[in-house]
Amino acid sequence: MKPVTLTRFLLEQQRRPDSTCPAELRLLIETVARACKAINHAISKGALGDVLGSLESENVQGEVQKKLDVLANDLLVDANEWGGHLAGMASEEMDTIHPIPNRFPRGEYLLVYDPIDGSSNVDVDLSVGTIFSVLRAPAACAGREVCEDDFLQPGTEQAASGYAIYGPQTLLVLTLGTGVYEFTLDRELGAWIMTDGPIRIPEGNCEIAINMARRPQWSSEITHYINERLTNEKAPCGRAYNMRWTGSMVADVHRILKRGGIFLYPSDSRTPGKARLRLLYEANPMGLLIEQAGGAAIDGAGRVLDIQPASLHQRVGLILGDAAEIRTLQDIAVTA
Ligand code: P6P
Repeated sequence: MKPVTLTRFLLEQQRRPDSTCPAELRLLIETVARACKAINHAISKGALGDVLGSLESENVQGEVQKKLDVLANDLLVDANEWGGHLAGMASEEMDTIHPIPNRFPRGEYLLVYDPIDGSSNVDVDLSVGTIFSVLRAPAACAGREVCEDDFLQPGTEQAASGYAIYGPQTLLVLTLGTGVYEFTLDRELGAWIMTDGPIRIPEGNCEIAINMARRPQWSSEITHYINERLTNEKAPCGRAYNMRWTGSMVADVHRILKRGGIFLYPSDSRTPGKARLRLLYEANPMGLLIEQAGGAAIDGAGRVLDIQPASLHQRVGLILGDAAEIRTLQDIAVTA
């Protein structure tokens, strides 16, 4: 069978009678995918390309910025701001939103992204990724510049979401609301070739992804769930759970999409209510992908995609993956 490229996939999605992929969205996804190829090229050079290490600067999160954080952020801005498909952008690495300059046409979408998720892993050659979320600019934006409030939409409003993962292979995983599809970069041709999809999360895989170093700060419900799972009590898979934690959410989520399991970065007493992961450009895009693949994504209490954001860089507890495991955890929360 002839390989299906990302371009062909998007055109076919655009032509569907029930299309969720208008031409402008197709152009946006292709532009982001092209920028991810440039990011992949920079990462693959490593120490040969002077892209490793940190800068003197900090981002709005108070985190020291890696050279690649800023390089990847600028690649995505430069690739997208002139195309006419966006009304604005926002990023983990920019303090506030980036409106489209007046010299360029504006479009109907908002792009929100984490340019390099897990960037501290780049210096030690571990997988990292780019996470992106596409929102529609509110109708009220017409005729004016976008403002931060225009981005504060619940995850259910996303028109698309996806990630690129820069690992042994370079992959793009994408949903337009009609299933989850994986594309592998043919590095010789420079083409994204469909290699999986529609992806469904395998059920009943006994793998947990959590940072055990934060155990002293967990809630009683999380502690109860982890203890129960790791002591092989009532394990539905009939064997002890195994643990995987990469320090790159993209790598952990991709593993869960492909072979199942559960990922937990819950709110904890160390940063009450703040937690670690960001709602708009980590939890929401990953939550949409996981739900589209038959899984579930909660903030510890309810569905993460239903959260009404209060600020651009809002943090949230996040538990996602195998829907049956998420239900078990919610039952514990109810009975605890
Ligand atoms: P910790 C990376 O910085 C990140 O945002 C996610 O990709 C990852 O899952 C998490 O933080 C790792 O956090 O506390 O283990 O360093």
